[in-house]
Amino acid sequence: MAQIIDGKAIALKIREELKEEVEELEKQGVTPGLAVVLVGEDPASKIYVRNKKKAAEKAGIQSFEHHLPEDTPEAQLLELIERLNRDDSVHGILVQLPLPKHIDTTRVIEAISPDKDVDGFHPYNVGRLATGSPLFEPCTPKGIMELLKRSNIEVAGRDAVVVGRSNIVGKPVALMLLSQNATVTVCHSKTRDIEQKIGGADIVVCAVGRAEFVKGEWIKEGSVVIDVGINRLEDGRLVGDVEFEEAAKRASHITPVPGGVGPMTIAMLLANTVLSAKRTIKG
Ligand code: NAP
Ligand code: LUD
Repeated sequence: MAQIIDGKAIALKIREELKEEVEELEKQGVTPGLAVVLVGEDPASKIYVRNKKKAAEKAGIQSFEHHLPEDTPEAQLLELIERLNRDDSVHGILVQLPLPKHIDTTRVIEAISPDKDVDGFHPYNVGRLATGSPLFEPCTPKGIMELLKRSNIEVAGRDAVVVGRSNIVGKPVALMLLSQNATVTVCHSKTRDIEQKIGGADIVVCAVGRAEFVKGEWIKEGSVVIDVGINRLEDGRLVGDVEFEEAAKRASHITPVPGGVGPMTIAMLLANTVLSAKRTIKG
């Protein structure tokens, strides 16, 4: 049976550590501040944003919530971002995705000052990550790397398979695994023989968004399985992209859904905000 990587517990531990760092910053007269921007009423986004705000406050980070109506014109959102860019009490700006269809997501992301881009989505930060000198690493991939590290899982020299190539998860996690010297294969909807590729992997990261897409029997004996997917079934149950029970029989380590990668995303957002606040002191 696999060891279950308890993302919830690890995230709580990190949040405790961050709380202490925030107390140190306070002594130097800096209170880290995070602006959380939500446009519209997407139910999942509302939950995530509320949890991010709560977690920030618990760590002593000041949170500024901006909940805008669904029909907010793009220009108004861009104005808000400009204002937050100039506000010295704001060290991190998070615009929760997805945005309503009438808003150009790329334009919004590019409006965020790269030195407050705690999501790491701005092309400047993507470039910094790709060239091996990251400024802000995106939260979910950073959370995945932190889970591997804190579970003492060796990455260097191992064969990693990433399923999914989104800008939020798949692509950046592939870059981060590569920078830690894994040999990385990225699979997507046009990939042939996914089963065989997964079967050869020492580390599998799955970010597809399809309930139990990866069958337990595809998993190589002794491999590490990181399940990023969040899929809500009709009966209300939350499941990942991997058949958990069957995969757990073969894997050496596996993350559950819920309680795996999700809580780490939030912890890393706080970590990036604290990092950003620190940079304003050290100049
Ligand atoms: P996304 O933007 O929808 O990307 C999904 C990726 O999966 C795409 O690259 C797509 O390939 C690929 N894919 C779709 N069908 C496939 C198939 N049959 N075989 C192989 N690949 C296939 O999703 P995302 O934003 O990365 O999110 C993925 C999942 O992770 C979602 O369930 C999301 O809710 C969850 N998520 C969780 C967290 C967290 O903190 N836990 C954070 C972010 C996302 P193409 O590129 O070819 O279309
Ligand atoms: N947009 C994210 N959109 C969606 N799961 C998240 C997420 C926490 N700009 C921006 O926060 O980083 C982002 N930045 N994302 N996501 C997904 C993605 C964004 C997803 C899940 C969770 C954040 C989370 O806490 C819990 C868990 O897996 O245990 C379950 C929560 C539940 O629904 O019950």
